[in-house]
Order: sequence, then C-alpha cells, then structure tokens
Amino acid sequence: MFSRRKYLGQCLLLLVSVYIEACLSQTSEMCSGVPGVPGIPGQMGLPGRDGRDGIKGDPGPPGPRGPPGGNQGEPGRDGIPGCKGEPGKQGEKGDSGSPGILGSLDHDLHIQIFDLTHHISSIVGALRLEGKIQAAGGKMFASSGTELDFEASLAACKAVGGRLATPTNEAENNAILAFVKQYNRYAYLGIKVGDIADQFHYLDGTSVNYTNWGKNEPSGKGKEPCVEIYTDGHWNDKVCNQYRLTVCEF
Ligand SMILES: [Ca+2]
Repeated sequence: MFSRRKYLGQCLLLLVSVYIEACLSQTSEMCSGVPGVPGIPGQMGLPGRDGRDGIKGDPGPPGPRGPPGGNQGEPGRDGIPGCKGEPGKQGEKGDSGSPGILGSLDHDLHIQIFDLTHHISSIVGALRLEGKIQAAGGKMFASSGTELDFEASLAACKAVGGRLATPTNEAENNAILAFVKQYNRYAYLGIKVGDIADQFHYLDGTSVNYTNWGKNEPSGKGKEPCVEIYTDGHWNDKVCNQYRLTVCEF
C-alpha cells in the first residue's frame, strides 16, 4: 500500500516537473489552463454618502383640474401690452354750433359793451385808489361816512341798491374795518340776534358761518340784538339805537 502511494506521488511530481519545464520553455506564450469556477458574489456594501444638489429641473406639467366648488384664486398679473391698433377712419364733419351770446350781438353793440365795461373798471379803480370802496369776496364795500342807527343804516344802504355790510369771512371783515379805521367810528353789521338769545343770524335768517367776537362777547343775553364792529375788527353785541358808521356792500 505504502509503495503504491509513493509511486503515485512520484508520478504526480514528474508530471508537475514536466509541466513547469514546458511552461518555462514557452516564455512568449501564455499558459493555457482550465478556467476556474466563478466565485460567490460578495455581500452588498454600506450606502454611500449623499451627493451634492443637482441643478434645478424644468417646471412640471400643470396638474389636473380640481373639483368644482373651490375658491377662486387671485387674479393673475397683467399681460404684455398689445400692439397699437390702426387709426380709425375720420368721422363726418358735425353741424355748426349756435353762436354765443356775444357772437349773436350786433357788432356795434358789442363794442359799446366792451367800452362800458372798461369805463366801469376805470371808475372802480379810481374809487379804490382813493379808499372810497373796498373789494373782497366778490363784493364791494362803501361808506358815506354818516352815522345812523341800525334801522336808518339799513334803509340808507337799500336806497342806493346795496345792503348793510355783512362780513362772511376775514377778508370781508377787513374790508369793512378799513372804513371803521378811516372814520374812527364803530359800524353796525348786517347781523342780528334770533329768537334764541345769543344766537345770531344774517338778515335773511340764515345762520352765521363766520364770527369775530371780542373777548367775553356776545354778552347781552338777548338784550343787545344788534352787532357792531370795533376799530380793532372784533365784534360786540349792542343795542340798535346807537349812531354808528354806515357801511354798505354791493
Ligand atoms: Ca355786548
């Protein structure tokens, strides 16, 4: 038994020696052996680290239309303005309009009105220059310098086509004040107490919208139904039978 295994070992050793010698003698050629059996696949390794963010992708297609009954979204932005359209066709010529008031007047009458307006403007300018009249708030104020009680002042102004001076704002108050200072006399105003004491109104019954009462005035509690203007422009309620400067407005 032992000699047989020894014999097989020597034969195997001989074959290996012959094989190695053959391989060494063929230095430029590959040894052609029998391919081995493929190995068993290795186990899957651990997951790698996350990579960096990729570039932003294109917007996706619009989603499906939602169910009816949802709330309406906010209005979208305005679109790009459209191109300018072609000009429209010219319309037909209209009828001639009716002549204006001046256009319908006779030419000579037109000239007379123009001259008259210029003449009046010149007179007003001259009177204002001499301090005979004061203009404010679309009104003109004038005084004769005479002193009358309230009722007589009303009548005097009415007789010349005017009204007793009634200031409705500071400018008109200052225009009346100019005469008060010029003659150094208080003047009655076109303001009077109403049915309720201390409630004053204009002579047409409307409520006053401007006042310039002096300190502690009005103080008459209904017993001083008229109003006078002082030389400093402030007002005082006063009895109506005093003689005061007459100032009218036109
Ligand atoms: Ca008073």
